[in-house]
Amino acid sequence: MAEEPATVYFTGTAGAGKTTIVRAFGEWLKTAGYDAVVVNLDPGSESRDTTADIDIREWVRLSDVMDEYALGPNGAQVAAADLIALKIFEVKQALEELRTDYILVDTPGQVELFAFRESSRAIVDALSGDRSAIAFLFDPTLAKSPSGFVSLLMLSATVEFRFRLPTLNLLTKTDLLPADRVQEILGWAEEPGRLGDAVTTEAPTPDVQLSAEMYRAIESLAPLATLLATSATERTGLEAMYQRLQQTFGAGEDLEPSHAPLEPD
Ligand SMILES: Nc1nc2c(ncn2[C@@H]2O[C@H](COP(=O)(O)OP(=O)(O)OP(=O)(O)O)[C@@H](O)[C@H]2O)c(=O)[nH]1
Ligand SMILES: [Mg+2]
Repeated sequence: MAEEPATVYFTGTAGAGKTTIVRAFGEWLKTAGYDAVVVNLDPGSESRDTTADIDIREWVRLSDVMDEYALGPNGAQVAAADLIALKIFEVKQALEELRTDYILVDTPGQVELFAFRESSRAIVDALSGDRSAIAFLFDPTLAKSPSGFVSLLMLSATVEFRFRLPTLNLLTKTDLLPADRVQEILGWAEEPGRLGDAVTTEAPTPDVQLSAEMYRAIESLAPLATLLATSATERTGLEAMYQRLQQTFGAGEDLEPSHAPLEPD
């Protein structure tokens, strides 16, 4: 087991698959012989699933915040984001009691709560050691159109810019798309020229200047955005994700498994 755990924050638009992939990756790590701890930082999670090792709902629950402060769901989400920051040292303490290789953090449904609230920075600062990264999820319902893909590319770059943490982009739920569509989307990340052309073909922007600027932005952003294809339900792409994270953390090699790989069920 490494001296200090690696922390990965999973974020992305609502419903992109954060909770499901955190669970799947946690299970993959354990099956491969590594220790992983799952932290749920979503106070609004409706999930009855109580498999998170540490669950913020123990301290802050969206429904309680709505009642206590007489807020609607959106206002309560914002208030809860700040309340979480006040409880973060309790979370950290609980984490310190669990020695592990990997800490997988499931973040609130709405990406803007994680990306744009000052309190998120306090949370990330409190929980992160030297080895932290963001996994930004590309939901295929949005990523499959060129303009949706560009929007996600920019959102991912914004999140990376806010936190200044290495960011790994994951195309999720690839089992829902035909294989050639998945390849096409991966190709947009690999060859920005293809993405630029696809955006122009999808809907030519009447403003030529804007088109040119967008093209330039795509050309500089796309090559930075390594995109991995994953499916949490089919359990694909998880090993590639692990390898990429290990490279990101500078290890470039596998961890020593802390226990023997588990036999599959
Ligand atoms: N087919 C398929 N469905 C998936 C996959 N991952 C997640 N889903 C489904 O997508 C929906 C949203 O998944 P979640 O994991 O709850 O997504 P989330 O980003 O945590 O959602 P919020 O926290 O509510 O924003 C659920 O119905 C999942 O069952 C996948 O790999 N394949
Ligand atoms: Mg979730």
